[in-house]
Parts: sequence; C-alpha cells; structure tokens
Amino acid sequence: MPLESNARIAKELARHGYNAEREAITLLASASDSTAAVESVVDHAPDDALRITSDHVRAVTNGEPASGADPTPADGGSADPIHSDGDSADSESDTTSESTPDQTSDERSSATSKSRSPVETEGSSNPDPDHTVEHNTDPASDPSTDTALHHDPDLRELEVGNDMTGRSTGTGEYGDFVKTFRDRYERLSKVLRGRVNHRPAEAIAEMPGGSDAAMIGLVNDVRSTKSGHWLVELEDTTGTFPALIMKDKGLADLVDEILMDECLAVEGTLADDSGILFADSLHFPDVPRTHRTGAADRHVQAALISDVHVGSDEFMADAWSRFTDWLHTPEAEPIEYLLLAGDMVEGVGVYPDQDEELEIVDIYDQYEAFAEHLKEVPADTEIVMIPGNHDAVRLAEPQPGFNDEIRSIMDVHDAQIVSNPATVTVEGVDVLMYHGVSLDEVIAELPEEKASYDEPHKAMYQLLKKRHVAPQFGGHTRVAPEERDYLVIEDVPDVFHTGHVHKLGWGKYHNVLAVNSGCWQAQTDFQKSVNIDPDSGYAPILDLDTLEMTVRKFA
Ligand code: D5M
Ligand code: FE
Ligand code: ZN
Repeated sequence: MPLESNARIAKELARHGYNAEREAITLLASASDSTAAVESVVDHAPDDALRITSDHVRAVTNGEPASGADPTPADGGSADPIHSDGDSADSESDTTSESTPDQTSDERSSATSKSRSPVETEGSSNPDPDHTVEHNTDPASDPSTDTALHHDPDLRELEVGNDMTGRSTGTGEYGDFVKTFRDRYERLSKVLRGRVNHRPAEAIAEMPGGSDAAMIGLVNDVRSTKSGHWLVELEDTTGTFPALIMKDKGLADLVDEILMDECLAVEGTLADDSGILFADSLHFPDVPRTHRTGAADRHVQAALISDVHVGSDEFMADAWSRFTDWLHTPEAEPIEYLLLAGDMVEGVGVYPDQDEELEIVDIYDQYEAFAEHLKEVPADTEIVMIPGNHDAVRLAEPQPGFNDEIRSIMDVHDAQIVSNPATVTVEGVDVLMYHGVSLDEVIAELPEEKASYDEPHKAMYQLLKKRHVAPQFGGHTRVAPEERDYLVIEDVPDVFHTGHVHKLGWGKYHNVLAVNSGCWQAQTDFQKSVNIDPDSGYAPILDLDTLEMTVRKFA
C-alpha cells in the first residue's frame, strides 16, 4: 500500500504504537520510498521510544535530504489562506465597519501575499474564492518555517470550565424549568443591575402614578399594537409587568432584536394608574466595550472547526485528508490545539429522509469512522470536542459530552470531550464553544441585516449581546430543565466559536471574536431544496497570541 500522505504516515506509525514529531513525518514523506522508510524506522526505533523523532528517521534514511519534497496537499493550492481579520464591529450597527485590519499572520510570515483581499477591508467574511489571497503554499520556501518548531507540552495550558457532563440534575418536571429560568434571571439581572435602578414587578405596581421606574425581567410577551407601538411584558420572580414602547422613542432598532425569554431591562415612567410603564430606554445585558482579551505569550495557534458529518454521503473525506495532511507540515507547526464544535458524525434519524444520504447507517460505525479520521490529526495536538444536534446525545441543551461507550470510541489522541456549551481556556484565551442550533432561531426571528446565513457571526453577536447562547425557548432550540442555566454567558469570552449553520463567518463584537466555522459536508439534498449553500472544507486558524484569524481552504 503506497503511503500517499503525511496523515497516512502518522496513522501507520500510530498503528505501531508510535507518536511522531511533525518533522519526522515530513522527512518520511520526502523519502524516495516512504513506505520502506516507515517500515525501517519502525524496525529500528529504540525499544523504549514512544515518539519517532527526526533523528530516528535520519538514522534509517542516511540523511536523505527533504528539501526536494513538497509536503503540501497534492493539488498545491488547497491550503491557501484567505483574508484574516474580522470586521471588528464595535457596535450593534456595524454594517459599515471600515476597520483597517491589523497586520495579518500572512503578512508576518510571507512576503508572497500579492494583494489584500477586498473582503478583508470590507470586514465581511465571505469565503468567495475570488477573494483568496494568493499565497505560496510551499512551506519549504517560507523563511518562517525553515526550522521546524518542536512542541513543548509544558508550555501548553488547557482548562475546561462549565462542563456539565455528568452533572445533569433535570428530572423533566415543570418545577425544573422554573429553577432554570430563575437561575437565568438571577445571573443575567446581575449584569443589568448596575445600569438601571430596578424594582421588582410587585413593587412597581405599588408605586405612585407618574414615577420614574425600571424593571429587569425575562421577556414574557412582545407584540406590536394597532397604532404601531410595542407592548413588552417582562417577568421577574415576583410577577409580570407590561411596558409600552412608543414608536417615536427611537427604540425600533432595539425592539427588532428582542427575543422571547431573554433578560431585558426597561426604564421609563409609570402611567397615572401605575398599570403600565412607558419606556424611555431598553437595555440588553451585553458585553462591555471595554472587554479586555487574554492572549498566549508565545506564537501558538488553534484550528476551530465543526460539522464534520462523518457517515454522510456528503462527508468530504478528501478535503479532510488534505486538511490533516497539511497539519503535518511545518507550516502548521504552530497549530497545537484543535477545537471541534459538534456534529462529528451525521447521526441517524436526525432529519426526515436523512437515511437516503447515509454512507454509514450504524451510529457506532459512524463514530468508529470518525475516530479513524481524527487519528490523521497529529498525535500531539490537544483536541477538545463538544456534541452537536447530529451527535448521539440528548438534543436538549445543554448537551452532556456523550456516554462512556461513545467517549471510548472517540478516545483518540487523549481528546477532551465536554458538554455543549463549554468554555475552554487555551493559554489565557477563553473560548466559548457552542454548537449553534439557536442560530437558526436568531436568523429566523431577526431582520436580515442583523442575522443571516451569509453572515453567521452577526447572529452570534446577538447571542453575546443577550449573554445567552439560546435565549428563546420552545422553537428550534430545545432546552433541558436543569437547576442551573448552563446556557447563560456569565463570563465574557475572548472568542466565541460555533458551527451548525455550515457557513463560514467571523468578526469582532466589542472585542470578542465570533467565529462560525463552516463544515466538512457538501450540500445535502435538503440544503439544495432550501438554497443553503454550505461553506465546506475551510479551516479557520486562530492565532492565540494576537487573536487574528487565517482561513485555509481544502476543498
Ligand atoms: O444543519 C445545517 C444547517 O442546515 C442548519 O442551519 C440547519 C439546516 N438544516 C439542515 N437540514 C435540515 C432539515 N432537514 N430541516 C431543517 N433544517 C435543516 P445541521 O443540523 O448541522 O446539519
Ligand atoms: Fe452540522
Ligand atoms: Zn448542527
């Protein structure tokens, strides 16, 4: 069997129980007969070796030079990076952002970038290949990768917070929902309390007519009146109270963004009979504009991907292999982390007629196949995975990080498997990982310019603004009753990583980088029927030291 790729070499070595330095793999790939070289290195490796090093390879290849080799994917152009900086939206009205992107990682590492993509300066994140920055993909000619870096596991820091796996308390009783919403109210009202001088619903009803008053509550109802105003009913732990938002108050834009069940503050003046509050202002919990992000103190990167969908006829195995191949090249050496935001497999019975497009019909076989594909990733990569709606866990969120059986199948390269959502802190950078089912909801509910499939990061901004990954209850998104509302975004993350909508898009909202990572599945029949054009085969790469993004295309 010819060893056609770096990933295959890594897999072959893993089969013999060895991890390998990336440089060792590159050297093996460049040997004139790499199959023989692999066999030889396996035969000659010292008995106590756990990891094949470049020295082991040189010992068996007699120092055969690697310089003639091109360890890039076969089609040569597939690892082109495209535009790298987000749209740096500084406010909710960011549609005309004219930010000047900072220096990108391309600029730092390559003198061969011919032009800046117009997309970069517009701040959009449309992965149109026309906007691909030309880039020399031969890592051998890139001065910054001349000397392969060697990973030092001691430099790594990866901590998972907010993992609810094994901590589900829900019994499915109505009372549990009351607890979930109470917890949501308590934690989000805290965020709003400093901004308004609020009173409980019960107390507001007792205040004299004409008083100034403010209330914080969960949205119980929102509707427009015949005369074009809006009536919003808020609920807190003492009761409900209505607020009338007059159309001439300049609040229409904010009213557009209101979702059911989210936490909101309304400030205004009570009617003469104290029966309704005439609103002057509305406040979402939001992310402070002053949010200061963490950063790694060395140059190290994370690949943020999702929606692999192994088991689907449309799973793009070739693109995936090109990606994992590339991960073994010196150019990808700084990528020490892989964060996977759900939908590892296609699953079974997720959507009607899905079985007609299944390549693997058994769910366990799908995870076995996924595990094989994951083995192609360099063995020393730190991997974190959360489930999505196609995975074999309960659909209601938060989703625990799989049962023991599936976990053992996916136990590849010591991957950490945690709940959806979960926060991982990677060398000082807090990354909130969430699969993204609520994005469908946000996109359906809000006007096009605020949230759309073409700009999924803007829908993510709304979730940041609401400080909740799935504010609206009872629609697309199923919420599990738990004593704690794990879906509240209590601590502001530095990076928000989602998938699910199969569209690539990223940008900054109040300093928080929102990234929706595309997918590894070509268009399905359903997607064709509703005109969803997925962004397949892209790998967004995040610099953990600068929070800049580079996107690589493998399809
Ligand atoms: O869904 C990927 C995207 O496509 C997400 O936006 C939902 C939408 N989608 C895909 N298939 C369906 C069906 N059958 N009904 C409704 N919406 C669908 P994912 O769940 O990640 O495959
Ligand atoms: Fe998906
Ligand atoms: Zn999904």
